[in-house]
Amino acid sequence: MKKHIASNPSIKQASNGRRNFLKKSSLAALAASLGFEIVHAAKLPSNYVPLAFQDSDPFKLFNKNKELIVLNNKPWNLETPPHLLDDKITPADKMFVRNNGLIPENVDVNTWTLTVDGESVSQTKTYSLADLKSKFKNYTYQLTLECGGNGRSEFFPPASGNQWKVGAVSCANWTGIRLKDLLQDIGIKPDAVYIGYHSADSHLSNDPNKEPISRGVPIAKALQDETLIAFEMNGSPIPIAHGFPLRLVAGGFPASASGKWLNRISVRNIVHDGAKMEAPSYRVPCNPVAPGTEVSNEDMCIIESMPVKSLITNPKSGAMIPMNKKLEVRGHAWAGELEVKKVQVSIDFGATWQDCQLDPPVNRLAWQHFKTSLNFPKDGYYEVWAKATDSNGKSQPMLVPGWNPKGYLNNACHRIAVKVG
Ligand SMILES: Nc1nc2c(c(=O)[nH]1)N[C@H]1C(S)=C(S)[C@@H](COP(=O)(O)O)O[C@H]1N2
Ligand SMILES: [Mo]
Repeated sequence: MKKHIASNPSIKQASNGRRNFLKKSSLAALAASLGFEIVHAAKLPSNYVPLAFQDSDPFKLFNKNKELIVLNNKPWNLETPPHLLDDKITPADKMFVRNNGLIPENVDVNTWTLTVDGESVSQTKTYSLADLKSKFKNYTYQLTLECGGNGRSEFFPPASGNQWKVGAVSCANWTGIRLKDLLQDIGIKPDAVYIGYHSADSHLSNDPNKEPISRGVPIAKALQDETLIAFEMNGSPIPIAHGFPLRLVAGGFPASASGKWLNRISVRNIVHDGAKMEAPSYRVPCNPVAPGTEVSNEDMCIIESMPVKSLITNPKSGAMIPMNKKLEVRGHAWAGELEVKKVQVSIDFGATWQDCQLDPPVNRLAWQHFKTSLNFPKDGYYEVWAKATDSNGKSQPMLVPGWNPKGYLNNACHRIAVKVG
């Protein structure tokens, strides 16, 4: 039996001290989250792991598109190549995965609760999932979630951490209740400055006293209409890799603020001090520094709104374009808490730019779609560069932006190669 268990990294992790993973009920839940049912689950010999779960294939485990790139399997981190992000709304199978710890097992929607506590609540209160769904009005928004470290691989000197290229971004349709409605139900004190999330994933060390990540947002962000406690993604229960059964979604901020597997929110009278809130995590130098500079923790500031950025999702880099044929270029652009006002493309390494058609956002904090068609003067090698400008007039840097020790916020122009002729 051990041998079978060991062949699956995630199951091996689970077996370190939590042998109840093999309970039939959890297998049934895992199977359901993968999108199929074990028809004769009740007849499984005890301690038998079905063949499907002896596999450590991330695509089988998470129902992902095979073209996603596995950066890491403990914890699981999967990046999406840009051409797979062509959909206006990111489908689950093409959504990047970023975990800091181990995905919870044995998720039972019937016993799952959300507790709201902290120095700045008038009372501590616990809600069942059913309470949350029925007691408060439901809202749906398309929300852009980009990892703060997206683009890290381009920084020099290199920064440690997942070497994301450009694909740690998504924009799905999230349905849930407004965090502000929940906070109103509980009552918050005037000294509330921050909220912090707590979740059911476990620390890589399996130490139950350590949380892999517990971040949060300033109270003003928590009270925005679009800050949701979500239970559905794209009209279905949230997939397990993305936070089933409950997730905080705070679009426009680094996606690390959007806690998956949410089971507690603390309303704080100080800046939340949970795991990975402390410097230098998810912080950049308060003032720009030269590449390679050592920056002390006091001089690092928490990342809030993400910078303006765009992604070319069609064509795929490396495309061959017949001469005399127009190239249809399209993609998405987003600007953290701001709106994108303009997207331009260049085929001459940024010497000249052509305006694209740009759609308004479906709602605040949703990415915007752009398109244009390009003519090439003669056959040969070209690069298409895309540059977005936000509502404050700030544009993306053509190559890498200001270096920072942890390699966050690389919003350089996305560049693809095409061959014409
Ligand atoms: N509980 C919990 N929430 C989490 C994380 C995590 O490891 N645990 N990772 C965060 C980070 S760093 C990112 S970028 C996003 C990734 O969301 P996704 O995996 O749904 O794409 O989830 C955030 N929420
Ligand atoms: Mo992240």
